[in-house]
Amino acid sequence: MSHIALLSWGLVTLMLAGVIFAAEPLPPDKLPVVKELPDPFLFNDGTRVKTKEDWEKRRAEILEIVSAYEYGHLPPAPGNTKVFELVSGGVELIKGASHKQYRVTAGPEAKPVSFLLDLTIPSGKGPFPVIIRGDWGWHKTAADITAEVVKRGYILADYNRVEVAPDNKGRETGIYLSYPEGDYGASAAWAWGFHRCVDAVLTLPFVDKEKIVVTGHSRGGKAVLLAGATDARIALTVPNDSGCGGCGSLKYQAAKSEDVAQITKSFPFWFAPIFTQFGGQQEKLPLDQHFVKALVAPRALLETEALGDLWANPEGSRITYAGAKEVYKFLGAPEKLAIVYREGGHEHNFADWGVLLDYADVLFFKKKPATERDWDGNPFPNSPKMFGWTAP
Ligand code: GTR
Repeated sequence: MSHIALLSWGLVTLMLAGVIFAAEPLPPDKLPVVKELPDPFLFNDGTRVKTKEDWEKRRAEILEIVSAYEYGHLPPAPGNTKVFELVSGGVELIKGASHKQYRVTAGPEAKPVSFLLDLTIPSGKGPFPVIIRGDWGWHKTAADITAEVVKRGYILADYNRVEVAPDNKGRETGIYLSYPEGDYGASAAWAWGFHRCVDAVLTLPFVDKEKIVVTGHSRGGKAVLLAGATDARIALTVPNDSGCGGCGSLKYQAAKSEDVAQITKSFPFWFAPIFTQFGGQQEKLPLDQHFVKALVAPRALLETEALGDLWANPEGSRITYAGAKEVYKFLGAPEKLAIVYREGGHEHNFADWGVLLDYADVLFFKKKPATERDWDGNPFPNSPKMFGWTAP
């Protein structure tokens, strides 16, 4: 059997009977300068995507590029997720809703990952859509937001991603004991945790299996974007103010926004080790965040952004959104990619959740929102053009 070695966009891949195997990613000094957003439709061998079948193959290449250079490779799906009920509707924390809490375990039998999943469930029989949020480690979802979620007929599922992997450089707890090998950082570990939450909610009879939503804020939003990019069971992905390593551009830095050098200085452990080498050299990266967004397509992706959150590069998020939109158009689902801006700063507030619920109502139930929304917000009409390619 012949191996065809392909060297393009800096990633060395071996094609064997059509399957792509990853080799080592290249360091910045071995890569060309790419100032613009790279063309997602261009295969590593220089040919261009023509059909939807081609896109599936190109999608696999993009996933490998993003994994190798930015987040590392997610640990495998273990296929043995277990769900133990701890609390069953005893206390009515939110009026009219029931409360259930579970312990979820998954991974190697000797050293499984273990974390809590806390559900607030609307009254009635269901099945209900579910919104999984990973930021319990900061605080439980605020009571007014939880009440609104269940009032609108959705289950709120709180999970603490920091139980899966710590938010520091230590690799001595959580998932790192279960899967000690690997180039993955905390963002990928947290995304893996979201996938185990999906495993768990899929076992619950009152959950609508076609209507699973994931959301999170800031670093939690970065993990959510990656989780949505890597799990087709997730119907709607909603990163909030996710910034650098999330929805923000890596190659276009608006004033006061966080760049690769800054983020990898403070939080190298969120990413694959090689990503740090691109600090100050982001033009050498063979990707930008439109690649990650494109992995979600044609499933729904809603970005909620704050105009005053300059550190999170709201303008750069609009640029990578425009790039990803070409992929959504190509796949015949442009309306499944949405972006909504609000005034104000870095928080995941009641208004952001209102946008999520309205979009989910449209997506799942074709309900017209009570509030008029611009799902294709563009407060930056004069942004520089960061790419010249379009959907084939
Ligand atoms: C900041 C970090 C951002 C963002 C934020 C957060 O310090 O630089 O990338 O993730 O933390 O998580 O709130």
